[in-house]
Amino acid sequence: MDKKKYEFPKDFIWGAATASYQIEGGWNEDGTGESIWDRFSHTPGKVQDGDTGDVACDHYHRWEDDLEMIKKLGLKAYRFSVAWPRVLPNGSGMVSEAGLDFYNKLVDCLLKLDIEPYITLYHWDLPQKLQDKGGWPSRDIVEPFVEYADIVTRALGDRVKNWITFNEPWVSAFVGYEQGRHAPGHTHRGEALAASHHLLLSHGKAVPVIRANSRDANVGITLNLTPKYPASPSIADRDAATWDDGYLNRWFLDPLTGRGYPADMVESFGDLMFPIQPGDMKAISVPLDFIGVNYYTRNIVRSDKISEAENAAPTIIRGDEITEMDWEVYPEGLYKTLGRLYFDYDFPVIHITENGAAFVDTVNADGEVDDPARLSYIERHLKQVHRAIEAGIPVKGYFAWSLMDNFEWGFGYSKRFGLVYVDYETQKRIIKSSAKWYREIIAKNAVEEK
Ligand code: IFM
Repeated sequence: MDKKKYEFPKDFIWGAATASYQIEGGWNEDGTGESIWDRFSHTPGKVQDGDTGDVACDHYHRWEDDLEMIKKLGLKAYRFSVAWPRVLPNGSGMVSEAGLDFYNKLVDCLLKLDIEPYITLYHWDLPQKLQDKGGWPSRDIVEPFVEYADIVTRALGDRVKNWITFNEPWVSAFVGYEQGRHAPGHTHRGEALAASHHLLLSHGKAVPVIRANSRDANVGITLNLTPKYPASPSIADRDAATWDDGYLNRWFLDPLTGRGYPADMVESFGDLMFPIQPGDMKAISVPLDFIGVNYYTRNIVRSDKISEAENAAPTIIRGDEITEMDWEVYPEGLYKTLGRLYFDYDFPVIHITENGAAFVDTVNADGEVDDPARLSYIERHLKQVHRAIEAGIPVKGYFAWSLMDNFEWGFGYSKRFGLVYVDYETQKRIIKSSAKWYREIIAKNAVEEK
């Protein structure tokens, strides 16, 4: 019998992604300002093992070798983020030419290597000076963000044609200001809600500025989306899943697509809601060229309002395949998410801006890293991407998270997501077997059944 071949469209964009704070290091070099992640990670007890992004993958110094490595991996596109405090050390006002120059060189080199840059403007490293003035919960943040977006896209917009305003605004708002697990480590839902509005508003106001500076550019935003499944058909579990879906997914998807904030959630947040000014919702729902989705897992939701004894017996048990992040491997959820983005929300183009998994990786006696679990994870998710494309969903690109092992936020360096292994002692990069396999997929533009 012939092996099944999952062929991708000719112009499919194969990439990998990183983020500034997670790989760059050089945190205080060449006049770079302090970010909220510098402050957070330098505060004892905030990050596992006291890890910081001070050095990370030392990409700030090793970027040329890293870009060569990207080329060798056969990637067609590379998604990375710009560190706001490197460009504007105080958050606004004085521009650091050295900071801009770093990204200028990066872009030129990528283009020389025929690799398409995808730039995220904000991947969580807010200048500390702006946090000191109130951070994302304050409406005063919107203007500096637009100023920053303007400066970066003026400098790079002639060559960079793919822009992502924000990475995972839910995480910035709720993990940073409500759950306290991320910088700046606050624990107030009201602050998180206001932050979410100002992140979205900053996005909406920046989009026309980016378009003006970068002719013919594609502009989008990246959301972390996780489908929520009720643990049982009980009303309590279904309500809980609907609430969770509102909190994580609809809270961003609805306003971005002109539906406003979901009414059930507004009611549930009650007095914690923030003021919305005339024109805000229109600005937020500016039409986009694409939506970026970061997909990792699904969640099974059980109501905690009633006791387990009273509730219906769970009918969905979490699968037993779990990554090092304790996230269930559930490729079908990606298909479901892509379908929702297109059929329910009508986004014209979808990019998977992140997908990947953390597993324990070890260097074997031959100095190699064999990571079949990661390979299998990516393979099964790519089959779901293919299935979505067959169903007519306009998925145009896939970016593996991550190009290389890096600083995994509150977990420090304990979780490895890379296609490339990083030995943090020596900064040696080792191409994992998943990366070699991914290179073949890209070359064939297809996933083949083994
Ligand atoms: O490492 C992060 C990334 O910065 C944002 N998306 C999820 C990844 C894995 O947790």
